[in-house]
Amino acid sequence: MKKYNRHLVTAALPYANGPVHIGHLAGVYIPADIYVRYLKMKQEDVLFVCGSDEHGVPITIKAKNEGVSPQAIVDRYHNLIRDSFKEFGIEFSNYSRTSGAAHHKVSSDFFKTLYDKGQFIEEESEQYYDTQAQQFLADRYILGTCPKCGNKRAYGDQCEDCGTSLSPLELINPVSTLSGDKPVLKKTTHWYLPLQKHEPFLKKWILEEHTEWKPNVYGQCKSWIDGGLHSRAVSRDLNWGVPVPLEHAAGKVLYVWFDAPIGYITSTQECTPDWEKYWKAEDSKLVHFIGKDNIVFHCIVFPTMLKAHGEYILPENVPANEFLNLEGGKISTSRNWAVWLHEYLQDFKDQQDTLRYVLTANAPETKDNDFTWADFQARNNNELVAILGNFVNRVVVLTHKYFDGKVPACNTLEKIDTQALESIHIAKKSVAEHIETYKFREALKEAMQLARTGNKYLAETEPWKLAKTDMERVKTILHVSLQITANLGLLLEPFIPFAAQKIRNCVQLTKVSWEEINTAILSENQEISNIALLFKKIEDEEIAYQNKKLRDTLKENETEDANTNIKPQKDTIEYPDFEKMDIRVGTILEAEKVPKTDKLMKLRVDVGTDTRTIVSGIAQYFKPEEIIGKQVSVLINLQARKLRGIESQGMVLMAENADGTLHFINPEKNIENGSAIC
Ligand code: B3M
Ligand code: ZN
Repeated sequence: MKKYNRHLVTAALPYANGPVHIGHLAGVYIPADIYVRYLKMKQEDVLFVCGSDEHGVPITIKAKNEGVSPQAIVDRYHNLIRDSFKEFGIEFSNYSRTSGAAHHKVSSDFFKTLYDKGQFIEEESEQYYDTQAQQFLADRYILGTCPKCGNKRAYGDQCEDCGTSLSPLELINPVSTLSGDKPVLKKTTHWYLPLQKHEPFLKKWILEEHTEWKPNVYGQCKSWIDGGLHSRAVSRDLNWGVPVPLEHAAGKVLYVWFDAPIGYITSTQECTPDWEKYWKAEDSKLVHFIGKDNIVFHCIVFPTMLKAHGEYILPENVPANEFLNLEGGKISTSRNWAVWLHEYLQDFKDQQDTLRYVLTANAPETKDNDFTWADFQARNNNELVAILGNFVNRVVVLTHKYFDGKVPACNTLEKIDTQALESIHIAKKSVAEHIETYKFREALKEAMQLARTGNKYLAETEPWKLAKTDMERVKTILHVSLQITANLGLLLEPFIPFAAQKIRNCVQLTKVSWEEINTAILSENQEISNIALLFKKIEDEEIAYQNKKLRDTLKENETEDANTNIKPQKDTIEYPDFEKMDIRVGTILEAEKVPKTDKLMKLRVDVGTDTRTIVSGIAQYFKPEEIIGKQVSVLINLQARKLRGIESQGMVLMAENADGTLHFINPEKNIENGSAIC
């Protein structure tokens, strides 16, 4: 295996157009933080960089909707996101932002280098343009039907239903999201990175040399490469972004996916003047933590950019995760279907570790997974409280009770004791192996296994009973239990750092080093402090409150969906067209369901001019007895027609709600039958 002397770990730059939620944490930031905390414990030289991705169309669209500048949007979310990460103990070496001057310079320079080396193709082509908004329609400024799956609301860059990445020209029936108009084609010049030129390199580097990448990552790369690589535009006609640093490029900016990964470089530069070592020395290990929708950019496009530049190392691994769903539904920022980190912190104060634990135990490492509040409660109460918290608490309480809060001596070890101590070595080895191969769920399971072992050991040895007869034996049992406790304070540090710190404080362990993990970490007579509560039980009411919050969101979304279901306006008509219709107020005198039909009702209606029979399709919405005596609007000069053998002489007008329900249209108070509606 290759020997590395330093590590550079990156976590995907979140778009600064909304707060961060549990999907972000589970997919990217918690695994990355576990990995980095472990490396730090191994005393490795490691930098962990991230920052806000502040360009791109979702940000300009949001700014336009709110009537503020894109800068105002990114300023708002950059701070909120940075603070949420901090609160959850995600310890970046630096958290940068791409709208800053430093990043503009780094990404412009990167573009210039590639341009000067002739790595781009400059090409004029026809692209969609909105004549009303006077703007080219890149990415999310254009909507249409997905050619792959038929989703009617696919974007110009991607279909969110089937995940296919698209270009605007592939959309069927495209419309501008700015004006709703059908766009026209207009000529424009852009710069393209010819991925196909780098195909031999990508094939060898990924498909031959990185067969160890996770199957989901390797598989996606393979299907991109097998499907044939093409040129990708690295610029856009937009006014928000890093301007293309060329004289003949007014009004053009770098495509957000060109500048964003360069943000990792900017962020590293802000960490240390020594940044080049991390990016350019062959003995540096670069690892990108991302979500599965970012695979192509991190495994194919960005490495191609780095290679084309010539000075940079390539990622050694890209351990992308699948997606986390919430209570069976896809997490969505726009539909507010999420657990937002800043809200979680208000509802579950000082319980960051619980969420870190649940999201790791249930991480979407190999397939999409579901977060449910019931599982969250169960894992907290049955695992963190009942196993880990309970074990540590019992050990500390018993030590104070019998030994004045000092580590007792270790007398003769019996088989059960050596086995318990041996499990410390087993845990150390297997947690390390799993973290090093990016299997964080398994790693956590192995670490927790040590707490389970501790619990079982106490249950089997029953020191509280032996205390009456054999205090020398009790000493050994608590000595062993305290060694396990102290090691938990180290083994759990990557996963639940707040609780691990509390455990270490309790056993007065100051060194946070992986090498320290061993069976004689505490020495005899060492003081043990009292322990603060590690985990709080989560009550049913707290879970009911969270579930209600989600149900309310669901209702709001349903109402909104119904409201947006409004049919578009029909073609314009002239006044004489309208005037032809004779609409009057009438009163329903009789009503009965038409036999053998679901929908039809036979009515007798007094319309002022006469009383007539009308057959109306309202039987699913009203009972006959409810509507007798009601005033309604009737189109009386509609040609009579037979329905189920009954002649219908006119039509009762109804308002049809977006959800399909029917409602009468009547004057706000009773007026004379036959009054004209005009
Ligand atoms: N902002 C996409 C995302 O948040 C994008 C990642 C950039 S990483 C260089 O999913
Ligand atoms: Zn699709």
